[in-house]
Amino acid sequence: MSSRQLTVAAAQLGPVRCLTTPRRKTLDRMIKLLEEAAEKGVKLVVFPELAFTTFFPGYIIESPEEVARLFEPASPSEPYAIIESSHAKPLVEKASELSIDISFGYGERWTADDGSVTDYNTAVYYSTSEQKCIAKYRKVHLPGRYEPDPRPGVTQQLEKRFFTPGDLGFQAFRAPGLIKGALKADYSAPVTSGQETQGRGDPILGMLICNDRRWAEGWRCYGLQGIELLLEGYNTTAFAPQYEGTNEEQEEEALFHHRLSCQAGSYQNACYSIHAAKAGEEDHGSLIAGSSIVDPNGHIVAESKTKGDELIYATIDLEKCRKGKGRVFAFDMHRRPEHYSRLVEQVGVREPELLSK
Ligand code: CDV
Repeated sequence: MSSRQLTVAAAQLGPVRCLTTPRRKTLDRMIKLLEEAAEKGVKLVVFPELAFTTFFPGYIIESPEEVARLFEPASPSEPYAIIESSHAKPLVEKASELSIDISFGYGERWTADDGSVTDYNTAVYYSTSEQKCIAKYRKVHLPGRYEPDPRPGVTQQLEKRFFTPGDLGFQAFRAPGLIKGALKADYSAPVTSGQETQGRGDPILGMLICNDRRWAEGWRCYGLQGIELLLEGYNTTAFAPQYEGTNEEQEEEALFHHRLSCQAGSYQNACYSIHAAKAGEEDHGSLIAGSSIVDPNGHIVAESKTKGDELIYATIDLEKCRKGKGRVFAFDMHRRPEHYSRLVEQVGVREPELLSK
């Protein structure tokens, strides 16, 4: 048996119905899922994107005061103020009590030293062995639009209005305390190639938020840092009146694309991934479920069965990442970055010239 086993979970949340739903109500649901996780021996729980509130980018909100109430303040002197906020503290305290690491998403209002204010769609990672947040990720790929869709009755997706694209990139990190006997930096045996330490340290983690999971670029940035476990929370529209197909057809297709993205990303970067939905009918629209845990071969090893609050969990073996990392996706042997410059030099599509008659 590998010593790199650990039990992990996605805490799917059913709907947080409307803008005025008290956060304490949602927090209590999250704490209940955490308690269930403890009973199952789980060591790491992932909660959804914008976990504490309804998916507010689905609303047109004119009042700046009302918008401000949906965000958690942070600043250079208190980058992780969220965990002291009454909106999250009871969850963090429960995680500490139960010795479970957690990752969760929220709206972050960042006030820089020069007084400028920027709003991000953010996730943090709280380590119970460190008793602090050890990583923050700000959503890079913001879907939707800035100006509301003027057509009556449509489902709005206004993330470009509510948030600024994340500025932290895709920074992997090691989470201590999850794997016993993990190799540490004071490791004293002779190191010859640097490769003999790979896959032996504390687990290498990274975070994405919702739409990011559809973009191979983010996954590969993490893949290049040796990621073993990717964490992602989401609020994904199940169907919308302005799109073609019946509600059932749209939802089936949305779930298909969700699974396709998560399975491909895990396989192509030889890592596990955990995906936590906020699901069901919120007032602005309907959200898919499909919370899952995916293995490094791209197989789904656990998946939610409902659209409500549901804990899904699995015991994973990080040793299983080594096969893909050492063979098909041994990047050092097979990548050809000299041919990839287009990926960073170009944003939109540039088609080849039209052919002559
Ligand atoms: N919250 C999201 O990022 N939602 C998008 C939808 C709008 C496509 C997603 O990628 O799931």
